Amino acid sequence: MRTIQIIDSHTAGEPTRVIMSGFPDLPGGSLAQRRELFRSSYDHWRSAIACEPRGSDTMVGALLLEPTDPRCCAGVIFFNNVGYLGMCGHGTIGLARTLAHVGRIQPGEHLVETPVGQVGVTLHADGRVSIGNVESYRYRAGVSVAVPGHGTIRGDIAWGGNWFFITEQTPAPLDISHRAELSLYTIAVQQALLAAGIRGEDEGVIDHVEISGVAPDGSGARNFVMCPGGAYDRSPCGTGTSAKIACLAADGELAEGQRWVQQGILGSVFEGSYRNGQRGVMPTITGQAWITGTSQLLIEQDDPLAWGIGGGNP
Ligand code: PYC
Repeated sequence: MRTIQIIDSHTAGEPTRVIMSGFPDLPGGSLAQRRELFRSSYDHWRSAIACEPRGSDTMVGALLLEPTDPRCCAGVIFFNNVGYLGMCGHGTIGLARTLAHVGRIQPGEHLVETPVGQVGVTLHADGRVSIGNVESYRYRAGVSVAVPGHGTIRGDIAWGGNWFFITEQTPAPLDISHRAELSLYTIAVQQALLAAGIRGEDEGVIDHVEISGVAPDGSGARNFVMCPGGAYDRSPCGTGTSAKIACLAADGELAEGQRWVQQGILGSVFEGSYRNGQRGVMPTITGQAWITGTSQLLIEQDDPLAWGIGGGNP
């Protein structure tokens, strides 16, 4: 029997499962190197934790690790039902809330190491968390892709810690009641980008598709973000909001320091702003997470689904 200690939270509706202990040792090296070791040797642990029957398509796991830089309070590798994320905005907010819950951080400024760089984390006294994300930038503007059943879709390709295709074209209002239609559409866009060989810089796979628009009641900017693995983000997506802010800045539509309020598909909100970066923008994204459970996952040796539905085997 294997035992894994976890703390679950949700950030604006999107779950984060922090792995506190019980995971095999991932020795030394940068977070990017340790993510490769995780991927090559322990991928069945990812599916055991994130996939059904213990997890779900929406679950984002956060493996807590010792940082290589002693100035950082933690290292983290984010993963989900199909693979690994570069950065994760809602997950970093959930991680900060979790570290505060167990008394490992206090209100104030902290640094967290991820496979794509260090991010700043400010834990506010009222429980909100601001993340100083990695530099975000628009890579290509106005890219067209032919999407079967939907015609030509135009959008921007931007980096916010993950690769995004951001379009304003939507088949339905950005309302949760249209989630099925919005999901089918954004998955079709994801597949069309892949099939057309349209990628981010350095051949980066564009695994997030973001519809950017307004809330049906006119209350502000709202998005719908499809993540890799077929589940839409219940939160406004921290890396997606960063990528959007980079595009707004590139278009001269958002000034340095100006506040951007981003609703997700549930109407829950992240606030963002940016400082100018070398290439793009340095976004700050603020949101709040709540603890939903502390528990142990058990993996029984004779369980035929020990390593998760759709997962690999040791
Ligand atoms: O908040 O950056 C984010 C995120 C990525 C995937 C799910 N959430």
